[in-house]
Amino acid sequence: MENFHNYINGMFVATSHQRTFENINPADRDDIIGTFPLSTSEDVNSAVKAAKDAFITWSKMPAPKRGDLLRKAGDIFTKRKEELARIMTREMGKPVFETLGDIQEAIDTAYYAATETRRLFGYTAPSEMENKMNLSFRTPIGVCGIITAWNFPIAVPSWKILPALACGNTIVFKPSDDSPHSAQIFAEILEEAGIPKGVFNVIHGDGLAGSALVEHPDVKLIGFTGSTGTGKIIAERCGALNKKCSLEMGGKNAQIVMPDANLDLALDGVLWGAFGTTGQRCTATSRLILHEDIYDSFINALITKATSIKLGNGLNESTQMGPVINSKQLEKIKGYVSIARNEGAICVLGGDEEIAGDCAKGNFYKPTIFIDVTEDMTIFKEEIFGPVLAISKAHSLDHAIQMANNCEYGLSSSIFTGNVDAAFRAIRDIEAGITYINAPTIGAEAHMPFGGIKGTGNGHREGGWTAFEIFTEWKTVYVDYSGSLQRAQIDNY
Ligand code: UN1
Repeated sequence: MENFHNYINGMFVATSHQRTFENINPADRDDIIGTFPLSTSEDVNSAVKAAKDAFITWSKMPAPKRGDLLRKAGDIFTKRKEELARIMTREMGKPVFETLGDIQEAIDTAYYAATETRRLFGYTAPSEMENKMNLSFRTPIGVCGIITAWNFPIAVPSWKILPALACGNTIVFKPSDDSPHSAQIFAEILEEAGIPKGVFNVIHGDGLAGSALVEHPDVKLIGFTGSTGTGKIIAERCGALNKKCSLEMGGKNAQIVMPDANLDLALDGVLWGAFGTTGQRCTATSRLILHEDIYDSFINALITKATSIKLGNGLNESTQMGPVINSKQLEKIKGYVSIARNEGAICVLGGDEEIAGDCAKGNFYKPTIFIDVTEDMTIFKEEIFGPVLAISKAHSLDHAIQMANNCEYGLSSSIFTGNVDAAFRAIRDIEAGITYINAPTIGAEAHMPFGGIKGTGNGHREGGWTAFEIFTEWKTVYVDYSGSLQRAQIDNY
């Protein structure tokens, strides 16, 4: 079994203490991938110091030169795609066809960020005075602390890290302790691409390391993806410490299906949205809102199709749905299923863990469907992060949209309809950062804004051009070439 280390100042370095955690394959609990350090605030201090020192030269490098290195990183991600996908699947469970897609999001982001280094546009505006020029342009922020979840171990860190680097920031990355090996490869790839030492650092560990990063006075920004509970604590601390912070948190995403939809397509949509990645996406379809005219027939067709989803180790080619991430999460799902039963929802599929055959040694939970879910029920409201779908009945489009909006989160949403008026009303009225028409709630593309409203976010958007808003400050410059003192608002009026 390998012992892995933190990556600080261009080196994989052992910590001064012996405390470690094990990285366990969720499909086979006997398979221990390795041990990783449970970093202390001392480890965080060394990483932040390295990043602070590296900022001096990295931030001054011409942005297009930084872009050249990011383009190289994209090439290396491409070269190592197959190998890395298997490493990711082994540590976090989703099937290889999904981890390949996860890496592709990083490749797309690398090339997009590289190109953006030749734009990073600012603005000019006319001055209100003669012989004076007004400009504004972007500047980097400094050391950014990046804390992410395990479900997209390469894509989601890349959405933050690569644009942040493009803008001239340096990074201390605290990956989830459920996917540390992927972060290790991330470091190897950036190193091979030629990112100078200290510019990118990785600190492994649990909440203690994350909290040390948030608290460190030289960390100027926190970029976080994870639970709403942790995100709120980070936001409070960043507020108190006057740090910029961008948060991507939970979701309880609804797919609406109207009777005029292509129902086969809607069926494929909900199967992928609800059970892809074992339901462990912040964008997962965890609520299905069916119009009453198709309620019974759609549910019957869905049960038939969902029954045949093949569970197993994601490294096997035939596997369609992998395990849930760890035993704690398995217990959480069991807890929600039992609450749902007690509250009167009817379980028509699954509702139990899978322990047969290949699944015996892993954290497997069957695709689970509850029907007759009402708006007061816990599974209608709370994010489960597992393969559990809650189905509710609507009597009209307005009723369906009102149910979709009756939710503390606002990340993704979807409607299947053949009616153009209904589609546009949904686009206007659904309260979410993302709305899909005739497509499931998952499947964001790297070059479009990604994020949500209400309990999901704090007003920022990753992805696309909006990521560069997070990782830059604005510098406004006034150049007065009149040769005399021109007092704004006084001398010109
Ligand atoms: C996440 O679950 O944190 O749109 C991100 C999607 C993926 C990204 C999910 N491209 O589902």
